[in-house]
Amino acid sequence: KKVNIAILGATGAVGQEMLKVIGERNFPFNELKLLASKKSAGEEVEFQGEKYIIEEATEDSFKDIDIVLCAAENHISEALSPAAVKAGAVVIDNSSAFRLNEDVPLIVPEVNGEDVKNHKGIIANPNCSTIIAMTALNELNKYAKINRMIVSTYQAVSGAGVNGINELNQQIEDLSKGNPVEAKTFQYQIAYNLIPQIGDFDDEGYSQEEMKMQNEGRRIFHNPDLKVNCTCVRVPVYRSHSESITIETEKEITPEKAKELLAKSEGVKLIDDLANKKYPMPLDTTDQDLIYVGRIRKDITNDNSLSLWCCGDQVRKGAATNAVQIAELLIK
Ligand code: 2RA
Repeated sequence: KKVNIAILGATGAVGQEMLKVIGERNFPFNELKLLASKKSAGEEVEFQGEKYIIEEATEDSFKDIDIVLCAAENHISEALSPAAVKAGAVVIDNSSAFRLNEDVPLIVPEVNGEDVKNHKGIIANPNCSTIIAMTALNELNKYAKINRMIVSTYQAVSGAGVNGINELNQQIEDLSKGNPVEAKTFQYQIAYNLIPQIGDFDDEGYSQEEMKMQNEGRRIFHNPDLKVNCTCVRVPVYRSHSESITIETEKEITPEKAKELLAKSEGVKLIDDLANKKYPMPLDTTDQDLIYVGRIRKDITNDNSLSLWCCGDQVRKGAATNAVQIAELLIK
């Protein structure tokens, strides 16, 4: 059945990708509304041969809207999502505003799509690095419950939106010309550098981004005891996040068994052929929706432990595509 959809935050990197994915997946819509800040109101967007005018997002923007794809920042989602629900819409929210709210399902369709039915008006899209990890680990977790995860992430600058991408470009250009480098979006120069901080630190020295992997992973896997030790690093890569993951499981998963499970995992592409130097790399996963998984090997330091490497496009499967997949579940 065709529905009326609105994209809230239509001019940002994720909002623009949501529109692109809606087109690519032929999502069935009657009316499409593009909502953004006052300064973007009036801009024209061409989509599927039609011209759409961006409107300023207000509490009154959601009349007759069935689904809102929210790609706005937390404070905008907190201000407008309840109004959208009151107007009768279901909000699929990519911000972190409602992700840990028990009344808000937190969904990776391949992993816990059945939780969509519990929604009370808002459904949360998990953090990009969480989506990438949980999609990769889904079938392994079903075969042998994951009790503990050690994760290091290598996160693309697109995680900070258009500003992140532009800043990397600008710094590379400035450095090539011997000009002074400005760091506005990230704490420091990101070109040719690594920054081990995404978000503020808590009293234990873990960043907000790092605790998302534990807090969201526990909800998505329905495992409140899941132990996660995560280190999140910003790297000078454009679009895809990469993750080094070691899991400790209830029973042994051999690398051979893991490869068999991953080869049939929904949303996953197994790339593991060391003899031919084949493994996932962020340039290969950009602009598509599969999570590439490789470097699968026994953790030689611990029983019932396995290490792997995965990459995924954080704007697409990490945000836009995951949200559109949730919308597809809603209209099934
Ligand atoms: C980041 N995951 O990479 C966060 C938000 N997209 O910055």
